[in-house]
Amino acid sequence: MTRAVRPLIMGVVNVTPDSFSDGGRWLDPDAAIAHGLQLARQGADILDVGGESTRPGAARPPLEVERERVLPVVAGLTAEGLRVSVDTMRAEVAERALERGASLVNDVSGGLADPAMAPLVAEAGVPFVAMHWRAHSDRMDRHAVYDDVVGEVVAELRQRVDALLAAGLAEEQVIVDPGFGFSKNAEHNWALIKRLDAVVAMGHPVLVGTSRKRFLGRLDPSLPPDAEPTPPTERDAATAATSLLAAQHGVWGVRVHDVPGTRDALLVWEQVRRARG
Ligand code: PMM
Repeated sequence: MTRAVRPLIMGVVNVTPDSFSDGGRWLDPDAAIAHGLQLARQGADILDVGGESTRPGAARPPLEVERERVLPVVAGLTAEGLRVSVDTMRAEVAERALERGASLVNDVSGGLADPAMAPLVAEAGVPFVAMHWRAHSDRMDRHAVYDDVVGEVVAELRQRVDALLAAGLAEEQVIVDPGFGFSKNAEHNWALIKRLDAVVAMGHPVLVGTSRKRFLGRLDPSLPPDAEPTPPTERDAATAATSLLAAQHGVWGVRVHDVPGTRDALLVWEQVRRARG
């Protein structure tokens, strides 16, 4: 996969009742499609449609429910000529979404949750986001234990990539993602932001999803550690700042809820980069 001048912007279209920052807002398919169209107008390069909340503690929806949430929205957006990725851990949902024109599969479990995922994506030949993941959301916080978070995330991602290649995916199909907030506390997330170069050095395109995550809700070091975090919708400026840092590290894409803020941050980066030649 060729690397863009600036990172691609993946706009989040969550068709869920319970996502942490926008749960319930786009549950109606028409509202979700309208939201996706708006994100595209604002500059999103890809729309990431998901029907399962992965916030810590979330229970999984049944397969039929996920399918019903996701498929009409994928179909509605691809019918408008937009590039759509499907955010799912289920091969069946991915397969149906690809039939409806999705052109990328974003699996937060990197193929671990469903053994049918890797063979499906190998056969389809589409780009596949393999995120660093240790457990489903109802248990993931228990797995937030590391001696060296950067080294372990990179090593576990490498193992995952090797397993995907062994299952038949081509090298150039695989995009890696360190999985901010998934089995990671704030300290782990900050360590990963600082050392994104170690993830980029894996040699695969890198996707970064920090948008509105909890660690961006407690930025002021003068506040006591038990201070209430800022609400998720007030974390977009901090998200844009992390998008800029990710761009400096040479990532392939950033996954965000608020497209205009990140777009401006990336355009600033592009101007400076051009000026430097
Ligand atoms: N985060 C969420 C959902 N999907 N996919 C990738 N590749 N990376 C992420 O960090 C990621 C993801 C959770 O955030 P949301 O509930 O706001 O969508």
